[in-house]
Amino acid sequence: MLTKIENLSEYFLAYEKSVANPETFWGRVANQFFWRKKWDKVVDYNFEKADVKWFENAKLNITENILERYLYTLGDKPAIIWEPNDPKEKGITLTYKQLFEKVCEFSNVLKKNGIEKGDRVIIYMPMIPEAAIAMLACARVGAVHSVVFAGFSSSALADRVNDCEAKMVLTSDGNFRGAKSIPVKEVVDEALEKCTTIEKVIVAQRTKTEVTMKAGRDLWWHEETAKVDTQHKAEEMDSEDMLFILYTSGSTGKPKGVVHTTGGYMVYTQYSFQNVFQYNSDDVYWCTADVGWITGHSYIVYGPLLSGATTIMFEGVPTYPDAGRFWEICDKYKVNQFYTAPTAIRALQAFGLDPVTPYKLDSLKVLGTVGEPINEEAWHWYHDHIGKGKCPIVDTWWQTETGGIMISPLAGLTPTKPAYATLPLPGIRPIIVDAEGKELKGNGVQGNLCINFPWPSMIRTTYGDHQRCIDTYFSTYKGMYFTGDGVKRDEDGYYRILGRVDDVINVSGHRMGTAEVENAINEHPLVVESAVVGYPHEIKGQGIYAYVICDTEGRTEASLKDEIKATVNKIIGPIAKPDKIQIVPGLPKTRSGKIMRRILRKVAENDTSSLGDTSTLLNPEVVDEIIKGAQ
Ligand code: 7RM
Repeated sequence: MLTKIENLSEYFLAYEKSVANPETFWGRVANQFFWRKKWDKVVDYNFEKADVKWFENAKLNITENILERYLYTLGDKPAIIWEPNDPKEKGITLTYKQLFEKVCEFSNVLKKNGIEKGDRVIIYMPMIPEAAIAMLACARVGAVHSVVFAGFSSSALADRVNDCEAKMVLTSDGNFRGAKSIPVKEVVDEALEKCTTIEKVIVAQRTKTEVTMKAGRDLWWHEETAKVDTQHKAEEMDSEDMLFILYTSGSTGKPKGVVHTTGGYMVYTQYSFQNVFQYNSDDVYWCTADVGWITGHSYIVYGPLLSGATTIMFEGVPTYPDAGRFWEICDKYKVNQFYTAPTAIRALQAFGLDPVTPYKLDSLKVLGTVGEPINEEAWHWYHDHIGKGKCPIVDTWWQTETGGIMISPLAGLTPTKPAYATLPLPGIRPIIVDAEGKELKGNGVQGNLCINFPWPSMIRTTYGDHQRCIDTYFSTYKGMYFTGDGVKRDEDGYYRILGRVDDVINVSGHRMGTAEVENAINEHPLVVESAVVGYPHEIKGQGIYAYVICDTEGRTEASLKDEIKATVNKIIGPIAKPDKIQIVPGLPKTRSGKIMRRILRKVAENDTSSLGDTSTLLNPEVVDEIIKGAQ
């Protein structure tokens, strides 16, 4: 492909061009796609108003750039290879032609059931091919999909349905995950008791478990698809029409609906996919993420399929039936590019080499990581034992809001350094600022990471509340997008991401707002107040430590803690359950009533030697008690 970078000097050249003349650069990349009408202007932006437009007035449908585009050249090539949870069950391969038919068929189902351009559709599904088909069918009819990770609780699901006023939910009867079977439809039913906008629920059969089907509302996927044909003409979309909403956690309590639009997202996910992974046309690519997260959107579904790649979709977990499952799948499908999270690497590393040695892993060419900083030990283990010392590791830094990979080596081209995301992709202009917003120029500096020029797949708004988008991302530092991450640029100009500088924690690669977890804990009737911080956790990266003031009312501490965990499980889901809960008599507060999290973080880290000045606290005496009771 024209815009595939083939060597390091080409990268530097492309980078220079992208900065010197972004319109020419991105116009050229975008020219490789199929547009029903080309743009009037490549980019227009005003960061103060969080107003960003790419490929203005261009018309397209993103699915035509996957389905129509590859039908004649790659029709019989596998587009999606689906590997089930149970290795004894047979997988499914969908060729580009079959995917085309299935997407068209389901597009017709959506239309028949009242979905129009612009309507929001919630996808609450396990990792089954129908989830990808659902996303593409929404995009094809012009509906806005919002995938909600199927591990979220009914109340978290209801919040998202209500926030975007969705008209339809696409789901499944159940979900197989490891040794467990999860009653997905039941969760939907419970959620919808709190929702009024949903007209139809379409249920894909997966576990064949019994579910209640509400007459007039609930329909079976297989029955609906049997009633329609497999021809569908894609809706014409504007480049800036909404493609999807994806909810993500921030430093306030309520998750934000990050909005991505059509043209720019398409161009950037494809461009970054082929360049970062150095994808070649016969490669088999596997990203182990869930489609409920941005990584699944951009690098299981859109990026690879827009590139005509074969993408693997895995339903299960890394340790079922044993800790060799990932490697077994790599050998089975001769995977060439493998992309996972540091937390998975650390979890598997803990099992030692016995689960790895039975497998050859000789098809692997590129290894990737995403979601959190990777520690050097895990980096080396991955490099030596999975990549056998011959596969470059792409440590890819990006966010739900950035839509695509921002800072990363290009596999095999950029020399790597353990734990470094290395260099920005063409078109990406990172800048480092201090707390006052002053740019820290040159190498050997550390500060807050901002981006000071738009890129095609950047966030356009937070659904239903544009001011929140301005406040969160464009107000901290004037004229720049603020990432919320701390970063260091070393003597070679390489970037190393240091983690969040706000009240967001990263647990097993999952983003979580401490305020969000606190709100959930506070739902327990006996809880008076709580404060949540992250602490270093060997496998998860960060663990959740909750300090809770509560009335025990005759209960034992142990049973109260269990109840609190159950409450969080119910309000958000199992991923937000605190690892440690400490019942405390009070929380350290400043005179203006703010919780001093710095102290709580130190205690959680078990580093009480340098608590700093506590004399300005309203209640300094509480600190000793907290230290004494630390978990
Ligand atoms: C893709 C994704 C975003 C946050 C981000 C960082 C952290 C992601 C890396 C990383 C260090 C990396 N989207 N993060 N990738 N930190 N090195 N390679 O994860 O919206 O869910 O999270 O994740 O803190 O701000 S996300």
